[in-house]
Amino acid sequence: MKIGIVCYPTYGGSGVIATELGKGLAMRGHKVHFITYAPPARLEHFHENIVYNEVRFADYPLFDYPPYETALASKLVDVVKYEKLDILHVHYAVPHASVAYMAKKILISEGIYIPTVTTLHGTDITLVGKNPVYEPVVTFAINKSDGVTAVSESLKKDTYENFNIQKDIKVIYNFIDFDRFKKTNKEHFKKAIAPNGEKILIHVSNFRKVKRVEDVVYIFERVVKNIAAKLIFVGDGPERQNVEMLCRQLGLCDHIRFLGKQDAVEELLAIADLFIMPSASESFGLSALEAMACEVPVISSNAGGLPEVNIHGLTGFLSNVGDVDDMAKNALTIIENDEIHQKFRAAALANAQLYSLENIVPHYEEYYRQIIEDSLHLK
Ligand code: GMT
Repeated sequence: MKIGIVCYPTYGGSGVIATELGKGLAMRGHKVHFITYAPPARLEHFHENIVYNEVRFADYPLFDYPPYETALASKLVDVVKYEKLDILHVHYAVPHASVAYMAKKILISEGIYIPTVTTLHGTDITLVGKNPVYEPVVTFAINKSDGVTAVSESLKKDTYENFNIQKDIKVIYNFIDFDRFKKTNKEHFKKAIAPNGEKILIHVSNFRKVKRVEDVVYIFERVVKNIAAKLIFVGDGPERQNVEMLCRQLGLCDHIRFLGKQDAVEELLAIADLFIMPSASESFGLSALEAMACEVPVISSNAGGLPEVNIHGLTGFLSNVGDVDDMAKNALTIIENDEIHQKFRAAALANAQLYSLENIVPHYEEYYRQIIEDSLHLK
C-alpha cells in the first residue's frame, strides 16, 4: 500500500506512535509518506520506503497566524495526487481530521477518492477537541473520516460520551519497538545518578498540567523519607519551572535531577526502579508502556486508559488522581522488597510484550485494507 501519515512531528505520544507506525509499515514493504511541518522526532534514519514531505508556509504580513490548515490541505492534495496514495492516516483529530476532509473534497472534485483514517490519541478528545471552540468541527470531521481508531477502550468511551459520533471506532492500542525499548546494562549511568545504590524513580513527560508533575515530587518526598532514593525527570514543558521551584521549597534538590528532553529515553529507563505517572487524564500512557518494556513497574493514577495498561497489583499499582499518599505507599511496597520488585519487573515486561510492534502494526494494516475495500465503490 501507499500510505500518507500526518502527525505532530514532536516528542508527544501521538507523533511518536505515528512515526513508529510509519517505520513499522515501511519495514513490512509499504511505501510511507510522512506529511508534516518538520521531520518527525523519531524518524532518525533513511529508509528506502519512507519519504518525508515538508509542509511549507507562505507567510504574509497580514497573517497573525500563518494558515497551517490551508498549507497542509494543499500539500495533502499534492502528495495524494502525484504519489498516488491509497490511504491517508491522520493522527490527532485537531486539526488533522478536518484538514484531511478538506483535501478529500478537493480531490473528489478532481475525480480522485482518497479514504481517510483518523486516530484519536487522547487530549484531542478529552481536553482540546471537546472545548466548544473546536467541538463542532471535530465532531463533523470525525464523522466524515472513512475510518476512526482510538488508542484505548477508555478513549473510545470518552469519544462517544463527549461527541455525537455515528461512526464505529476501532480500538488499536499503542505499541512498542522492543529492538529499542529493552533493559540494557547502563551501570555507569546508574553509578552517576545513584552512587550509593539508591533506588531510582523516573518520570518522563512533556510537563503539561495534565501530567500533574508536582504530584511526582510529593510522592518522592514521602518515599525518600523511608528509603534512600533518587528521582530523575526527563522531558520539558510549561510546568517545569513550577516543579523545579517546588523541589527547592521542599529541600529535595540534592536528590532530584532534571535531565530535560532526551532522545535515548530507553537508556535512562534501563537504570530505573520505578516509573511514576500521576496524570489527571491519560488515554493510554505510552511512556508507561515504554517503562514496562524496560522492566520498570509503574505507579500511576487510574485515569483514562491507564488501568488497561498498568495492571493493578501485577505490573504496578493504580491510585485515584491526586492521592499521593497512596501512590507513595504503593511505591514503597514495590521497591522496599527485592523479591516483590523482581516479580513486578517480570510482570511489567510480560504485559508490555502484548503491545509489541509486531502484534499491533498488523491491526492497522488490516484496518487500512478494510477501509480501502469499503470505499472502492466511491472511487
Ligand atoms: O500525553 C501527551 O500530552 C501527548 C499526547 C499526544 O497526543 O501527543 O499523548 C496522547 O497520545 C499518546 C499516544 O497515543 C497516549 O499514549 C497518551 O496517553 C495521550 N496523552 C493523554 O491522553 C494525556
